[in-house]
Amino acid sequence: MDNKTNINWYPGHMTKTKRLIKEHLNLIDVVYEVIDARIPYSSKIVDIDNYLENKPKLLIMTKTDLCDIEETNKWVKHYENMGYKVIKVDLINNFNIKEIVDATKELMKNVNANRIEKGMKERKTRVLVVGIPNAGKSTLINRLVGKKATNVGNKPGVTKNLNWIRINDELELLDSPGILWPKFEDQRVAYNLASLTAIKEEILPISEVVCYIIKTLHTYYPEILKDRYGLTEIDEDFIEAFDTIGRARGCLGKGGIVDDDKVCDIVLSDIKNGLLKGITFDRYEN
Ligand SMILES: Nc1nc2c(ncn2[C@@H]2O[C@H](COP(=O)(O)OP(=O)(O)O)[C@@H](O)[C@H]2O)c(=O)[nH]1
Ligand SMILES: [Mg+2]
Repeated sequence: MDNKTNINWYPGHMTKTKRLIKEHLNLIDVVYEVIDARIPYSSKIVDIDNYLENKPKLLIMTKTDLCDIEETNKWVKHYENMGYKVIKVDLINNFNIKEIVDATKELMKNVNANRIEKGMKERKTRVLVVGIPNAGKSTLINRLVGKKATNVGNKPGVTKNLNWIRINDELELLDSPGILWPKFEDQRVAYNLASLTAIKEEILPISEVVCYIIKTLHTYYPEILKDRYGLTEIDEDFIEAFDTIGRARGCLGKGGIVDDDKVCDIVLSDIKNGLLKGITFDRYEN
């Protein structure tokens, strides 16, 4: 694999979000930066602090139900050592809103202490959610809002009205998240993103992504490869590997020949549907 690439996905969204952040930073007290627990490095926007200046942040790791918690925890520790407050969540089966609300309050303590000292009232915390596509931003917002969503209405922003939603007496959330893409020069990051989150077919060939997934599973999670696809060895050109998976999963075309496109679809949809559990593709070394 080359180790350099210059892919820039969704530049339109990027520009929009950067503008949103730049123009409305003064309205935002706290940022929830959402990353995927299976790729704690690849799904994090490296230069995000260039946009967010010194806003207090929570680093929210989603999809902990799908990750290899032992490997992911090494990254948690790494980010905590950098000064991040990290919150691990499973947004689908087991969501604990209190942990996020409490951590947000903690971040706002200073701001409000200063205000009270000056004779002002405590301020409601206004939160912006940011992250790459498919990190779980919308799901997080829905979970935070819950059933009793009340729109607190439009408040004028610089270029448009911004919609804030009430979470509780102390917390308001911007209703649309900021979508950002990491600018990844690292080929491994590109493959990790393509493997576990969104992919634009024209950017990385699907079959190469699937080969990467098989190779990564073989290296770190051989038991998953064996249990799910009946695969124990992988050959250099992946012909045997595709054949084995195709036969195990019934991806046969005309004349009983394995259909490689179907194999790719099966592997990618297994991941997309959360059927491959206990996997973390970013490795924390040293
Ligand atoms: N298993 C699992 N799936 C999640 C979790 N959070 C989000 N998802 C799924 O990930 C996909 C992308 O989530 P979404 O909120 O649309 O991401 P967004 O693009 O950042 O808004 C959806 O299929 C969600 O159901 C989680 O904690 N666990
Ligand atoms: Mg969304």
